[in-house]
Amino acid sequence: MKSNKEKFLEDGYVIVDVLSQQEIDDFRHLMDALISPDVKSEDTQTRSSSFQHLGDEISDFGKEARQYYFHLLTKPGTESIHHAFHHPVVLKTVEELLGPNLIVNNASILAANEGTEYSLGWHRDIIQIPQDEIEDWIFSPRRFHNSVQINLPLVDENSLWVVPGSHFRANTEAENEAFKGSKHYAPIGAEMPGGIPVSLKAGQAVFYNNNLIHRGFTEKMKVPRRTLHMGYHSADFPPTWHFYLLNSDLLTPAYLDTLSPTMRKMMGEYLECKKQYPNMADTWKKEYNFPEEYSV
Ligand SMILES: O=C(O)CCC(=O)C(=O)O
Repeated sequence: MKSNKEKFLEDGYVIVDVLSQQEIDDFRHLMDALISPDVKSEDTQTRSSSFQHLGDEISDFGKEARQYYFHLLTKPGTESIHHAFHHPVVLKTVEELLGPNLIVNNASILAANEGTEYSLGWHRDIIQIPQDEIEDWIFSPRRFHNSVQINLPLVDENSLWVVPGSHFRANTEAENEAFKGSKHYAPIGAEMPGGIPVSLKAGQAVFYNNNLIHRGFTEKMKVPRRTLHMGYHSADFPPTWHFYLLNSDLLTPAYLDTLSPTMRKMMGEYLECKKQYPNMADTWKKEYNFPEEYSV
């Protein structure tokens, strides 16, 4: 049987059972209390989900008929669910995939009410990189992609779609055709050859290399979406551009004081790492990724 790491390296993702039924129930309760799911939109117009990097305000949940994306770690009032981001199975699995000394760089909720139509175009998570600086070596298997992204749903879902194996290669011609000239997002509705849905049971998580070609899509949600979404890197290696997703300006001493000791320690480690690697734009330079080829 293949290990998690072998599957992750080969396919670009691996599915792991993370939560017990009791934990699923507890987290669902905490998440529903945070986002107040009773607010239902009068508005039935289909809307695109928000620009993920900015995120939404929790108090807006349900006002429009769309999927919402809430960043948690920099948001006062969301502490009740933060322990999800240091769940032992999550950390152990990411350590197996990347290495030790994990730094959390994204801790969010993806949520939508039943009946929502959701479509986020096919992409690789390289949105921070200007299109004219995206080169094929970024997807080389020789490059260590120091980032794991995770979706951990609290109800069964099929919203994440992936092209297995695409994390370690450049786009094929057919994929380029689907992207219609963009190196960021394919147009909504584009067919991607080889794209498949990732079916997850509540409490199962998908751990993925976010250089994979992937998208978010559910024709019409039969059940509400309630998914914990997170990302990590190993502090033993230089971070990728994903590390900068979290707005460290919001991690003020006063805010850090409101966190649990574990979360405060994790955020302290984040800030230490930020001091060491202050410049996001370095992370997609060739010499940063292949230092041995550039050292004299
Ligand atoms: O699970 C989803 O909805 C898609 C998430 C996604 O595309 C991303 O985080 O980059």
